[in-house]
Amino acid sequence: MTDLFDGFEIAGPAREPLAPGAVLLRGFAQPHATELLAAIEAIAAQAPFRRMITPGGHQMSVAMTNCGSVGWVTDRSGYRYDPVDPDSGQRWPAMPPLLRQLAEQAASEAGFAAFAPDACLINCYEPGAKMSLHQDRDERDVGAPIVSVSLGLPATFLFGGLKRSDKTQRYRLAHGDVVVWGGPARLAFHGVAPLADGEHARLGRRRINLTFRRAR
Ligand code: MD6
Ligand code: FE
Repeated sequence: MTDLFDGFEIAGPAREPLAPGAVLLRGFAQPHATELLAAIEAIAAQAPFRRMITPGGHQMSVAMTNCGSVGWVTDRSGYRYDPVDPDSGQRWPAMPPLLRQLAEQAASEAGFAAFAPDACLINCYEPGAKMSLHQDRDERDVGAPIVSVSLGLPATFLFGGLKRSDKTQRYRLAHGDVVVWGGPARLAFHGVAPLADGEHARLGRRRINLTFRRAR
């Protein structure tokens, strides 16, 4: 949590290591929140948030859209990166330079130079929405990190090990927090606990998460 008291920050450290290869940069995106939210609104006007169907036939509780040259999609046939939004038949909106630059800067801050994301998955959580424990392994090159930006209501992020059965740790991700994730942590299991209800000054009863990836 970040609070200001007489000009002194009484939050925890700005950089919190989660594991070798994974670091939480608290508040890293905060200075850009207004522009980020405007960019997300423009993307969602072209490619609206939708709750996709998993290969197992379940509707996800999280609503998703994408920007970039490819987007992550799931349907009955499986998970994939696709240059086309299946709902519109059009290409996904381009990744705004501001988003790409923020992701590159965060990656570089975490020790991953020259990150060049080609996909940005945008997740929208309402109270109760969750993301089950999973690995991000649909990307061709797992040598590149993932950069994750949290906006709106705080969430509990679950972070485990390379096996599904490994014990998970819990981290609170608040508005403006960025997690960079690569190297030995790249295939760690992780998820998001059901979103607690609340009211965020900018986003109301929602949390938005951006994950930037090098998919192809
Ligand atoms: C979320 N994030 O925070 C879901 N994956 O809403 C992820 O699944 C994720 O935050 C890989 C790396 C960082 C992440
Ligand atoms: Fe993930």
